[in-house]
Amino acid sequence: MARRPPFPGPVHGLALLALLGASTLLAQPAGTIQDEALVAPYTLPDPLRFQDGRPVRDAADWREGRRPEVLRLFEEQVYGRAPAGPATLRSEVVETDSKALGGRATRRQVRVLLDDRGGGFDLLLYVPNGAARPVPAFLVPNFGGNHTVHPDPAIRLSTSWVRDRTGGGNHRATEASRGIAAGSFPVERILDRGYALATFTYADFEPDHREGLRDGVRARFGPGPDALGPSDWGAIAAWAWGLSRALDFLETDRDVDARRVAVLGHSRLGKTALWAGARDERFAMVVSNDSGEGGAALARRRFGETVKAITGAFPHWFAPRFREYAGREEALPVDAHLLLALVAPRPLYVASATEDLWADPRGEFLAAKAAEPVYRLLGRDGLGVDEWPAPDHPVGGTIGYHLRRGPHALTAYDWEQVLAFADRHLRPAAAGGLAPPAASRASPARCSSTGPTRRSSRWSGVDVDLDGDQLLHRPPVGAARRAAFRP
Ligand code: GTR
Repeated sequence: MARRPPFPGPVHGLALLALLGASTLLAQPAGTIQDEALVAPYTLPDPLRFQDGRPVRDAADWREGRRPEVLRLFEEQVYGRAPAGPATLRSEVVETDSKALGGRATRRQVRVLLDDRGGGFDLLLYVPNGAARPVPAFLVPNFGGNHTVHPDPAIRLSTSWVRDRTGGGNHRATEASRGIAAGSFPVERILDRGYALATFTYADFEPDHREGLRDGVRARFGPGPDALGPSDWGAIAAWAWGLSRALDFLETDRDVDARRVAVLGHSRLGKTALWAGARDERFAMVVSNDSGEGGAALARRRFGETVKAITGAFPHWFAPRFREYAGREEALPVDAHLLLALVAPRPLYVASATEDLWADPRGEFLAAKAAEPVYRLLGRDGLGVDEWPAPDHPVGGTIGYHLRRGPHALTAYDWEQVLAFADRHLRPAAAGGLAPPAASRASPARCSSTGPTRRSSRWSGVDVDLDGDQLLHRPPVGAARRAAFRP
């Protein structure tokens, strides 16, 4: 079969970039590689060989040896070490409506407290009314505040820092930004497919700027802004930590099956979703949409954004140590394929876009391909193809991939492929397969409009006291359980 050009040739590429508008080209550092022919040969670290050169012989070797080694290397060299979750986590349902979106959904807006000094985040949850509960869910962090994901007037305006593109010019949310990100959050479509949608704004955990760490969880849960060591957590690790805190809450919500939560992120939040899914094996499925450098794209290709470019433009995103690899990607003990391999054997979806050269769409596919040996070692299939697929031709088994025709964005097309993939892995019944086992946890009493009721329940095998949907306290995490879900 004639080999399909991996991507429209250099001439087409430049014309395409011109189409994207000179500004993008201008925005990229001189010397940015956008032509496959300019990618220098590189050697990836072997997923199935320990750092000391010993081969990974079997699944046990991976689980007990190589996987922890890879995780530690990403913590030390790229994203930084994050603390375990807070021992106490309280939540309060601040608004709920069982007839939201014209009766299609139950909406819950929850304030989740991370400490007793008011630290916390606002989670917006939509649960489909038409599906048997508990339902699987997508957990998707947003950029501009929960009120931006849908024009639903009942969504509370975010009180956190927002990127000025969506705020009133002072990084404060305004009504003007209500629903502006709805194109990336097809809420009704997700609900109609039988999934709940949970979202929060990443800035609730840390505002996305160089001094943001002074107002975020890195300051609250240490080490303080002026005591950051070379391998201490960066902002991406702080946002990923936030995803685990949101999952902590979802584990207490009776309508959500916390064993079937897919974490999905776009762009910088795609990097975040990958790192959260790698660290926290409670996530049943992980989706990276156009995550690029520091996410699903192989750093060693130096195609599009590089370690130098990203650590220069966003020094707060990674552990300070990561910038030491600027221009020295070959010295990195890891690369994106190992990040993807940390998700194994769970379903993983990687989405790219043809015009998103900065994110190296081909590099995202090649990383997924290079993660396959770990999936196979753990008894799962991978992508099922060797060639980079043509645009708009989704592929994959336990690792899914598509290259959407178009720009850097999270679109309805991306969601359609992800929903079909999720149906195969999280709702096999919907895809004509077996139904998942009945929910094991006691289903908590309904949160009535007159407010919560006290009762005890079990939370991940631990007795807890709940008041309606409010988790009164979470008992100290036992060593075994901490080991179980670590973050
Ligand atoms: C760009 C950055 C990319 C990507 C993107 C985004 O500026 O260079 O790595 O993360 O932002 O998150 O929108």
